[in-house]
Parts: sequence; C-alpha cells; structure tokens
Amino acid sequence: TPTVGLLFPRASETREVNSLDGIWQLVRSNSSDPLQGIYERWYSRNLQSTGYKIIKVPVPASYNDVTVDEELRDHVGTVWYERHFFVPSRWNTNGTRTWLRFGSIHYGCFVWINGQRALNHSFGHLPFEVEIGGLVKYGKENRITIMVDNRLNNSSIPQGEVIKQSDDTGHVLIQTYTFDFFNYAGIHRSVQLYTTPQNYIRDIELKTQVNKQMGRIDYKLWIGNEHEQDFKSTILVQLLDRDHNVVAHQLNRNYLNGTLLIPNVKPWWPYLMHPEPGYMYTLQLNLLAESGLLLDSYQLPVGIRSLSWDKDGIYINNQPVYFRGFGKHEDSDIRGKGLDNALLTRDFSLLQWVGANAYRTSHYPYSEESMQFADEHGIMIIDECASVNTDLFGLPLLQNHMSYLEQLIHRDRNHASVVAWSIANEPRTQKPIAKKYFDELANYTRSIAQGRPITAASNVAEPSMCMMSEFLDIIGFNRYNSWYHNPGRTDMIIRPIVDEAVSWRNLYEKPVILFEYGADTLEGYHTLPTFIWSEEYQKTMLSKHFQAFDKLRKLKWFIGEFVWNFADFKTEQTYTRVGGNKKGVFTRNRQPKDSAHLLRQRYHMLAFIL
Ligand code: GCB
Repeated sequence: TPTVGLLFPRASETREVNSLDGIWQLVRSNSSDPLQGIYERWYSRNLQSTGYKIIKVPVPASYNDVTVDEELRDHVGTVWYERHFFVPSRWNTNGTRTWLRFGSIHYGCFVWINGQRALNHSFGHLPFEVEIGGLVKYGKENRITIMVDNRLNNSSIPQGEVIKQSDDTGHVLIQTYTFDFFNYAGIHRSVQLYTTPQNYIRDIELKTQVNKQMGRIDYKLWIGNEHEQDFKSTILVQLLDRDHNVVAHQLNRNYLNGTLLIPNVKPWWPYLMHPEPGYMYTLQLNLLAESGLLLDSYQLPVGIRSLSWDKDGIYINNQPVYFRGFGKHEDSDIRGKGLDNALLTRDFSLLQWVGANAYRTSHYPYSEESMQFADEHGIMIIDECASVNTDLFGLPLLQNHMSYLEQLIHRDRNHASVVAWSIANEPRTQKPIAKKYFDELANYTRSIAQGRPITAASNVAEPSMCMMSEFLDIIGFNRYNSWYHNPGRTDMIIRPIVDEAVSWRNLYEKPVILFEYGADTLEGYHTLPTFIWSEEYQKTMLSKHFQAFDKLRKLKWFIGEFVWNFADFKTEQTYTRVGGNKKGVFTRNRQPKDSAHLLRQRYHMLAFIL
C-alpha cells in the first residue's frame, strides 16, 4: 500500500513540534536471547527494574561508539531505549491530534507508549510515525520504550547473516555482511512529538516545470479528515518568494489538485550553474473552514525546475548537466550515523569549497535535513535506496526492496535536488537470476518514479555480464583501476576507463556515469615516487582519471564523475581496512587531504567551462 502522510514536522500557526531528542536510557539485552525483553514485558515497567545495566545515551546517535564498551560496539540483537516525557495539557482538545514521528531507526523496532504498543517498523534510514492521542496522558508524565534490533538477514535491505561461532568461553553471535561500512545502529535521527488539527493537511505531491520565463507547479493534496465524511475543504495555496512576496496563489474549493503559474520565475539551478543556485520558494498551504477560519497551515520549501533525460544526458531547465560529485556516507567519529547538524553544515561548506554539484547517497537514504540542505545549496542528489551488494534474489527480498523504494520516493519526491533514483549498489548482477529481479524492480520503480530517471551502480567485470543495466535510464559503474585492479599501476587507468565507458555506451545507448573510483590514502603519508596509500598516489590516481574523463566528456553521453569517497569512514574490522576506509578526499574529521586541493581546481574548472 502506498505511503500517505509523513510530512516533515514543522511548527506553524496551527501546529506545535516538541523534540524528544536528548539523553535516553539504554539497556543492551543478551545476544543469545534477543526477545527476552518481549517475553518479560520490559515495556510494561521502567527499564531500571529489569536489573540490567542502564546506560545513558544520546538521541540521535548510533549507540556503538558513544561508550568504550566493546560489547556494546559489536552488539548483535536488540537494545532497549526508554525515556519519560510530558505532553502539554493544552494538546488535550478534540481539535488536536498528537503524533509521534521518527526520522529513522536502524534496523527494526517496536515502540510502546506507557506500556501499550504504538507501532513497529523495519528498514533503517526512513521516517515513520503514528498518531498517539489514545496512548498518552496529557499534562502528565509518559514513558516511551523502544526495542531496536540491528540484525540483518537474507531479506533485509541491506542483506546480512547472523552466524554462531565458538569463542574462548562458549558461543557468540556474529553479524556478517559484505558491504563496506560499519553496521551502526540505534535511533539515528530525531524523535518528535507534533500536533496537527483534527482536519489537517496530510500530504503534498508536487511536480514543477520551467518553460522559458514561466514556472509551473502542479500540486496534489491529501486532507486528513476521516472523522467527518461531509467535510468540505477549502484550501488557499500561496507561493512566496525569498522576500515573502506572494507570487502566485489559488483558492481551491473541494479540489485537491491544482496548478500555479509563476511568470518571471527564478528557477532552481545546481551550484555554479547560475549566479543564484538553489533558489527556494515557500509553498504556503492554508486549510480553511467554510466560515474562512484557518484550520491548518503548513509551509513547504520548493525549488522550481524542469528535469528531463534522453539517451545522451540529463537536463535541468533544458540545460545539459555534467555531474562533479562524490559518493558519501553518513558517518562520523563517536556519533556514527547519528544526525549531526554541525557535520551537515561542515559537509555542505566543503562541497561548495571543492566546487561539487552532486553526490550519491551511497548506500542508503540520508537525513531529511540533508535533503533540505541539498535543495538550498543546489547540490544534485542521486538518491539511493539501502540495497547494497544484493545477492540471493528471493521474493521476500524483492518485496522489501520495492517497499523500500516506495517509502524513499514518497519521502523525497518533492525535493528539487533529487535528480535520479538509484535502485542498488553493486548487486551481484552477473547471476542470471538477477535479470528477472531487476526487470520487476525497475518496472515497479518506473511506475512510481515521479519524473526522475532510474539508475544504479554496477561493478560486473564486463558490461555484457550485467543483468540489471538494460532496465536503467542512466548507466552507472564503479571501477577501481590502480587500486583493486592493478594496484600500484597509475599507468593503467586512462585506457581502461575510456574503453569501459565506451563499451557500456555501445551496449546500452544510455548516458553513462562513473559512480566510484578512488584509492585508500593515509593522511600525512608522503612518498616520492608515488607509492600506494600515499597522498601523492591519490593525487596521481585522480589526475589520470581526469585525463580519461576529458576524453570522454567530448562524447556527450559521458555525464559525470563521482570520487569515492568524500571523507574517510568506519568499516567493520578487516585486514584490508586500517582504521576504516581511507578513500576520502577529506579525513573523517572533515579536513582536506592534498587531493582535495587538486579536485577543487578541477571541479571549479569544469564549472567554468561547461
Ligand atoms: C565499492 C563499494 C563501496 C566501497 C568501495 C571500496 O565498490 O561500492 O561501498 O567502500 O568499493 O572502497 O572498496
């Protein structure tokens, strides 16, 4: 069933937002008995009374690295979060609904309020919410209890496997996975209580276009009013520019669809493609009673642009786009994958400094806050779902994969910055069984794609072996010449990259992007002549790729270069990773390696000439 609702919580004349972020209590349950807390009904009393050790932890944050406890870092199974909170008594009116909303929890969770089940959700990196008016005590203290399960299996997105191994004292459970980033877990994004009126604006879907000077917004609204069948909605839709002038408006009686035309529109442009990139209007929606009384009000930021694509490229406002980008991660010291506004600000500042105009949300959806930053900074997003290294293509997996894409597209469809959906990273598409899987998946995604092309990152040894790419609109590939292929050989980059891009093109006749290339680099390690892992090596590797890209750029179907990675990030413990994956152009602490300066010259040069 398609998702409806989940608008990002915003306070307004008719809505209040209270944050439940802060310090929560956490209990780590026994790995060998992850459901103990369910049998013993831990949700029906304070966690304190379970006798287990209570740890105070921050929300939002991954729980893994906030203490020095190795068992917590490497925990497999469930942890329990709890806190107390007040609900204002002024919310206790017939006209007010109380909602509880999560930005994301990794991976599966059950939520109870005052011991009563409120909801459950699985999939990390996506929001979910529930109306809790019937569960809370107004003007009194309430308790929220959440069980979070980090286990991944054959049909989770992404996949993983929990195995039992002997250790020095008995047996342990180990979460295995093949993807190359740490399986951080916990309450990763904000937890919010918010109100809406009884009759409220439940959802919005926008399509924007720009034609010469004329902007156009087609909108569709959903009103939440199931308690009053004969409710007649009147909606005043106003578009405000940055200076709060109303530049278009419409009064809609009983219609939930409409169109705004904006003469002399200021289109949304990518960074450095226009003197004023990321121009955002505000769509002001007012739901009115028949008497004209204001019932509900919601403000949605909106960038107005057209997006199209053909076999040679992607076009924003009819201009061809060349992507200067990165693969990124939501990752930082101590916080793990927890939302951190300071980090967001720093990352966007660095993206601008380096002259990038895009990134791929490798390998899962990033926070809604980051999507808003991307809109405002003119950073184009290749929006990836959490399918990474997908293997064993079963039906339950396909169903979850579809549902994941549906929830992702629903969440992000109104962002001007989103220019493509990436349905997978490096699935095992050399397997014949992958063909039917991706045929179905791509067909489904196309049916809900909201005017965006579909892409994915393939790493099969040879384009003709890929059982997925024929179903895509944009061909993406990942290739590590001079790293996984011919390590140490920076003289074996230009030709293989050019040849491979050409063969992808010849096979599929679609635009082609290199989504990953890179080399692990230890900051401060210098060698002459260049040697693998040194700062010099990363620079040489980059500049050889630049030479290849300059040849390819002349063929107009080659439309982008994405360095792997923006910054160093944590991985699981293996002998190939020294303190994590070090392919960042920036350190994990967001300071430049030498290569960042080189990349900066190139990205600014490209912005200037293209
Ligand atoms: C890849 C993966 C990415 C890894 C990267 C690497 O192909 O898509 O998740 O981190 O290679 O550095 O090995």
